[in-house]
Amino acid sequence: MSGRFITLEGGEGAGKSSNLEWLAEALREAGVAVTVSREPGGTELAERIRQVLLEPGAEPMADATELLLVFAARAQHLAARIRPALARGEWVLCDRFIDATWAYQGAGRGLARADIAALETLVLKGLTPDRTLLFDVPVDIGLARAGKRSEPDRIEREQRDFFERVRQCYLQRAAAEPQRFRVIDAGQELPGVRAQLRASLEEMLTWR
Ligand code: Z5A
Repeated sequence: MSGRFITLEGGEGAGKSSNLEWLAEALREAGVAVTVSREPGGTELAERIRQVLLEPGAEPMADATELLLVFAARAQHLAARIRPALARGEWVLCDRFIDATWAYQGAGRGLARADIAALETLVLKGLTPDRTLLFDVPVDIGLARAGKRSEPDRIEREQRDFFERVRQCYLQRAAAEPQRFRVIDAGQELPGVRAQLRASLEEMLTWR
């Protein structure tokens, strides 16, 4: 039996973390076995790579280093956590996955599509999320929310136009793959966001 793979994506302060556990709990109440995880991270080793990626340091990180670290963490996460959970028939709910790489390293940093595609082939080996919930929020609203919450990490220190490219890339990917994506208007207050999530949840529960 094979599980289902659901990813949550979006820009800074879009509300993914705020809704991840709520979604997991709603699935559990419906009798689904759920594994909750995040990227970069999700295993002990991948979380260490996450720290290297996100901690601001004295030495500027080369863009290629960032890309390879993101995929190194993902390779570990897939091997040690995601694939085993799917093989057990669980539903994996993951805060960010491959679309984040296209958005941040592809559109944000401007890295070559061919390089990202090659690493995607190597690491994912054809695995695609069954459903991706894109939390879409205007950049200024998202940055204001994220700014209130904590000190900016290395990537959060980027300029506004970086995050605008990230947002547009996510929206383009969603438009290109309407079967996989559901776009959540995350600029609304939490009850409005939850109502949209509830509709997506009902739809996913019909998969069983
Ligand atoms: N990254 C990458 O570059 N390439 C990759 O391939 C991958 C990741 C996988 C992960 O950092 C970073 O890694 C991320 C991309 C990069 N970069 N950055 N920067 P993270 O996981 O620590 O950060 P994040 O994913 O960007 O999470 P976030 O900024 O915390 O956003 P969020 O999880 O979507 O938002 P939140 O924490 O749920 O909410 C933020 C605040 O807004 C919080 O105070 C909430 O209470 C508030 N909030 C949430 N929803 C609402 C609504 N609806 N109304 C009002 N206030 C709200």
